[in-house]
Amino acid sequence: MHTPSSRREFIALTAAAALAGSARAQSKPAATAAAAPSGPFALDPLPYAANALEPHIDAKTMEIHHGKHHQAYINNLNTAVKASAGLEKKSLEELISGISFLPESAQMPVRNNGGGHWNHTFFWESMAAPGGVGVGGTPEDAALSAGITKAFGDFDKFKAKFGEAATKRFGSGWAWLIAKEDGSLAVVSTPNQDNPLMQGIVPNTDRGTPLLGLDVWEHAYYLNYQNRRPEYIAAWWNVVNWPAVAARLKAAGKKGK
Ligand code: MN3
Repeated sequence: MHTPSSRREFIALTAAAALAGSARAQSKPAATAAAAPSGPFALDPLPYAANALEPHIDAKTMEIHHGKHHQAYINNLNTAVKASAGLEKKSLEELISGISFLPESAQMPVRNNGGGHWNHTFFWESMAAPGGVGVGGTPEDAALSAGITKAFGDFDKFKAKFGEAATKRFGSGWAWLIAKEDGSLAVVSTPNQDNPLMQGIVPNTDRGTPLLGLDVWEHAYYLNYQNRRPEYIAAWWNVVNWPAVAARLKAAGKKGK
């Protein structure tokens, strides 16, 4: 059972996969950007090669996810902010954290596509090549380890809770580790492209500063794992960039003071 938007995404994904396969289009940028305004938001390159996360996440999934899906969120976001006076000058975080203060016609497009842009940028930076320093395994940072132990009991219990949130998210969405305003850590889940920064959209109990996020839309894993979301989640732990997570926790602590 899919929402209309995830169904569309899936059709776009399979079409894009066929295209990429036949044309060997990996080295060429996506052509889908042509009709959309070119700014104010733009797609940054992945912070690593598309095949860097193999065997856990395959290169073709990364190419389509980044070059097609993420690009489409940016194109649609650019269209939305151009259509509403004054929105072009706002930062992405201003836009998505204050959705309920935007003109009504901009709220849904910014929620879906601004959320999509923010979430995917965050997701790419949450991962790194397996075997690298601090990638996979357990976090070495003392503050992060202590926060996890305090909130969940131990690292394995945190992993189980996060995995459960990711597995049980019905349809499309995200699982998150967040730092709440009081500094405590929590696991939450959001539908579609919502995220824990979205005031007035996400329940206050699920709001906080994202430290780690996992995309459980089918487009994130279907080519390699098909319907086996739990296998994708289990493999994903091998590419989690713990130093990035620790740096976010540190930054969240400074912001709170
Ligand atoms: Mn995605």
